[in-house]
Amino acid sequence: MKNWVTLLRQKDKRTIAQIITKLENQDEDGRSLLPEILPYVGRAHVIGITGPPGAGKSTLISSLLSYLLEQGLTVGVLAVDPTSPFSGGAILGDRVRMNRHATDEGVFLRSMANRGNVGGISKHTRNALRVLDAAGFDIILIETVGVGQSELSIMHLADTVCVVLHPGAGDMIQVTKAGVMEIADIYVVNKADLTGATRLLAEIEDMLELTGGKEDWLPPVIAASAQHHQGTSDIWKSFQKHHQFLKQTGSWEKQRSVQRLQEVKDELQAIFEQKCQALWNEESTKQLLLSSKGQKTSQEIAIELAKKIFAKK
Ligand SMILES: Nc1nc2c(ncn2[C@@H]2O[C@H](COP(=O)(O)OP(=O)(O)OP(=O)(O)O)[C@@H](O)[C@H]2O)c(=O)[nH]1
Ligand SMILES: [Mg+2]
Repeated sequence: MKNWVTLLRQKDKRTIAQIITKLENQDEDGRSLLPEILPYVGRAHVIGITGPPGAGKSTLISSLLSYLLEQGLTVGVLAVDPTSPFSGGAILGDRVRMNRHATDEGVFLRSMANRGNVGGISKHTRNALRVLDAAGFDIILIETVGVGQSELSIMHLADTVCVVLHPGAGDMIQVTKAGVMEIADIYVVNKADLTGATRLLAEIEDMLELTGGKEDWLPPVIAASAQHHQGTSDIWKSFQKHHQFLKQTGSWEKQRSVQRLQEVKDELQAIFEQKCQALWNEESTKQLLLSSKGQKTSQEIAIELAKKIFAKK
């Protein structure tokens, strides 16, 4: 039998890809593998790269990859795309753009579809992250598109959240509205080669002066031009600084236990939703609804149905 964990620990790319797929499929193999890899999970620095569409997240990741590889570090990358309305699969663009690294030693890239998961981060993303962590990658970069509340869930996954913005009308408004400001540990103003970047930088700094940042951490604002590999080393330094901050203040452990709790909550919600749907499909539920003929309030009917769920073994 194939020794999955040994091969995983050797960063065998085929094995990594296969294990991620097995966990996604949730078949018997997948379920038995997860406990085996868990003892190796917890070492990697997980960095979320988020921001509006077209801000340059993939370009930045590509630039960071070159830089980190030069430093002798190993990097896993997950690109979490919004579900494509056409195919339901992951948009391939990112994979193509970052592909020149795909064959490099010490790098693993994977595009994942979010599969319409409400709440942003799916169970599959969490598990894929664990696989990369267990494989021993030093750094894991996750790209998500920061639009709307759902993508705020990157904070339930990453140790460090980097919000990438670019000069363009309405960006600040869009981002503030979506609440992205509350999750940022580091700001990158990308496309610093374009006009408007200086203004955006000043706007963010003004805003930070007002809000004072996150607890004891004041998020740095870094100008970059990812396409021209400018600002990459400053960004990396700020990631390292944040990592140090988390470790020194005990926030590393604290954040991770909050993330664990969130995961349990998500799982619990999924169980209830499943049970609710199953009950909804039952003939007896339809009968109950039809027979009540307006004599009961909707809440009374809902409570009656909830009691049925709890009564079931
Ligand atoms: N002028 C300029 N253009 C850039 C820079 N970085 C990226 N771009 C361009 O901006 C466009 C979007 O870049 P991506 O890296 O795909 O942006 P993204 O944030 O990953 O986009 P999505 O994944 O679609 O949300 C591309 O055409 C890039 O070439 C930069 O520093 N300066
Ligand atoms: Mg992208």
